[in-house]
Amino acid sequence: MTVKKRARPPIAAAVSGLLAATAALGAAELAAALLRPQASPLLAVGSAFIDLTPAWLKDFAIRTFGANDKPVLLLGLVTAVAACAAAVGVLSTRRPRVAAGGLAALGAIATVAALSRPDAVPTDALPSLIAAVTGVPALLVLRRARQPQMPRRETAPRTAPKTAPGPLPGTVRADRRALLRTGVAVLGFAAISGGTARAVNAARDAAAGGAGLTLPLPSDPARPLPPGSDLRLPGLSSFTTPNRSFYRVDTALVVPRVPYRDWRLRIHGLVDRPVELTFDQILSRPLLERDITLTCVSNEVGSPYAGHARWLGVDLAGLLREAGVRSGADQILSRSADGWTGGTAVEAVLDGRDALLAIGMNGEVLPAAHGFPARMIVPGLYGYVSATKWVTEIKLTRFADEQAYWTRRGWAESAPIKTASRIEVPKPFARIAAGRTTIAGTAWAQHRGVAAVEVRVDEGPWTQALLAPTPTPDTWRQWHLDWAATRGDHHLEVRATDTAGEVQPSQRTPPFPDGATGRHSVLVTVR
Ligand SMILES: Nc1nc2c(c(=O)[nH]1)N[C@H]1C(S)=C(S)[C@@H](COP(=O)(O)O)O[C@H]1N2
Ligand SMILES: [Mo]
Repeated sequence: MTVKKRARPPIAAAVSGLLAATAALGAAELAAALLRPQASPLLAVGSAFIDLTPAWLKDFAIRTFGANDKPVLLLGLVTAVAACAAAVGVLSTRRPRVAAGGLAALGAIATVAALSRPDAVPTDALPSLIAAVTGVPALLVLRRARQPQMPRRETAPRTAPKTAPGPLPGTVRADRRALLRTGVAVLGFAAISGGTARAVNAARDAAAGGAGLTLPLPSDPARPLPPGSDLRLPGLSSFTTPNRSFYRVDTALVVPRVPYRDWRLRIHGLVDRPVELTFDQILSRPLLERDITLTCVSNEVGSPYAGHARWLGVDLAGLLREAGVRSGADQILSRSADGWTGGTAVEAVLDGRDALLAIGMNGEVLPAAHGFPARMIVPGLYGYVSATKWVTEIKLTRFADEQAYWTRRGWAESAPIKTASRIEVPKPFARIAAGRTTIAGTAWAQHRGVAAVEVRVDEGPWTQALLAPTPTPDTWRQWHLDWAATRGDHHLEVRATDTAGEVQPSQRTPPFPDGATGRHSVLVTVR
């Protein structure tokens, strides 16, 4: 009975657990900000989770949450940590040792996650260890503050009057005040360390970015876009995708910030002369400017994971030839600052196409989210086998000897972009007025080029759409068609043909393992 009366509602205990975890994470974030932001326990666990996630779950996340998949993952993680922390807090009232052990175990999980990252250094263990070393005492201090004071416990009546259940009002007030004081102190500690961590990270990000950097003019500029390549129709995506709306696909939970002054690109492996280049050395080389449309292999038929930009960079094939690619090397295994890898066919990069080590995008310094200081761009190949962002290492090797990030997870070694087309005007389920209207969209078959786009209405005959001009076969192509819309529901379908005469197949296949196939179609209602 006595025990029961002394026990405080578990709310206070749960909140204590949350506070202890907040303090632990605040201290850990500060340590990570000062050492290496990637070593933050939350980010390390989140990143490990991304790498361990089976393909079907990742596909589901991309399909369901799209560009929000990372915030959703972080939110889920924070919720899980909060639930554990609250449970640890409740447990701490009766079983302080077990609770402390539980908190320490969470720290241990984060430590293992941090150390198992592909780009880990031994000091990455410190933020998680600091979290445990902060969280456990905070939990115990808060527990003490929840306990009734010893002298009071002795003087307090063993049974309370029915009108005032629980300990004496005086006791309660004193305990609450102590608990409040301790809670505020712990929360203050968390806020100050967390706030400092934010400030340190913000300052570092600002210093690492390319802001203030002026890129040299290209020695080989891109030809101006042919007039009319952008049809400028309402509802149709623009020919050039602005940097801020360019799709982003990568495994990085936070955008890696690589200071360009410290950046190096190492070219090694099966080469005659390994080289290491600084950013200044890249800047002093002749720069090419090229129009290249990038596409993600995860793009479903009719989906938005494709974008077009004018890239500025050095000739990647030239760099490789200077290093001297040895016979037998068939794979360019590129690695990013955060340890991601992509495997590109040597043959593709050396066959004369405009493969770039890009440092500029649409007249701007490469944005951090798109790979600053430098990334690869190879026309005609899906991004996962060609477009490594934040690239720091290029190793010439063999497909038979080493596998890249997605290839290890079952995606194809060789992944040329498949011919695709989509209807962007009218939108699915649009209600449009009867009479003359425009059907328009985008088609792509990078490096081969789009030769024809055809549209059919309600399974009728295929009709040739009008093609907008394109600067090169490495870009997508806009198309449009006049349609005399009659009242009723209609099914519009599109298919493209590349310059080799290959017609886009009708069979619908999912993106795994080398890109989706099938025709895009929309249903519209004409009134
Ligand atoms: N370092 C790194 N580079 C990467 C990836 C990644 O996860 N990490 N994803 C690749 C994939 S799958 C695609 S489709 C393109 C997307 O480039 P974007 O985000 O600039 O559009 O980047 C590629 N480069
Ligand atoms: Mo991708």
